[in-house]
Amino acid sequence: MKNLTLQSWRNARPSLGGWISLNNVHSAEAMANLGFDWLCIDLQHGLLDYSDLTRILPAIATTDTTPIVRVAWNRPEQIMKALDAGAQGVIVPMVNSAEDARSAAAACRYPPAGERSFGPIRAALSEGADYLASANTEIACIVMIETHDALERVEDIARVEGVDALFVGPADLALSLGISLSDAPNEPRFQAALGKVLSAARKNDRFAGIFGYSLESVRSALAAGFTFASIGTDIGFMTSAAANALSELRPGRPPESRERHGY
Ligand code: 3PY
Ligand code: MG
Repeated sequence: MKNLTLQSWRNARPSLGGWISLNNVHSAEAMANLGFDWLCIDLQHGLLDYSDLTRILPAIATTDTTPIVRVAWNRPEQIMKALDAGAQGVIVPMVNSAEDARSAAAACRYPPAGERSFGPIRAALSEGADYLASANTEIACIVMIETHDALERVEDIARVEGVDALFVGPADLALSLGISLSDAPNEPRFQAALGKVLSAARKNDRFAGIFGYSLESVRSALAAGFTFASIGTDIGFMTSAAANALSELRPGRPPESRERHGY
């Protein structure tokens, strides 16, 4: 197998991703056909379950977009099942210590590098005959830094063998630091936290990414040196386009809108 997104990171080419929150094969396939470098199928907060995942992964496989799964929690059985279904990487939420990171990395790697159990039911088909030989280097293990504790220990987390990338969850990170979501972009403590994650990643030869909560946040993260960022979610793109169309045609009557903080 070849993970085009990992390959581009390794060649110092930043990449843009999208977020799949809807349990709909057609919208996921449509997103993939837009040419995102990678798409994250979100089993943590998205409306999807494992059986949705097994239908969405083949739909994304009709394109060159790299399929990544955010598992619901840092559980080896969830990570292994996502990979067996053909995910080329996992995003693991709430990784708060080196021990958490070791557990996530071990679930991504076959022995002797890790503890992944063998049974790539769909992956052996979708990822090619060399799956066993290539999976350990081609599967991206991406751990989320999104709490005060994770930030304190980010150097230890970044040092863990088998971790490819650190990924900032800005909403949880802000909440955990006692910063409101709307203040975060202009709050120096929040910006310093992003800088700390970036420098821990760089120091340990890991890639740094972030869940973009606005196009501006994506631009500034990439300019600061982050390698990858998500630029929006399926539901967010749908609702903002619909809201814009409504306000164009109904001037003076703004559509109902809620603060989505990137979702
Ligand atoms: C966060 O912002 O906390 C996230 O996990 C983004 O999905
Ligand atoms: Mg989060």
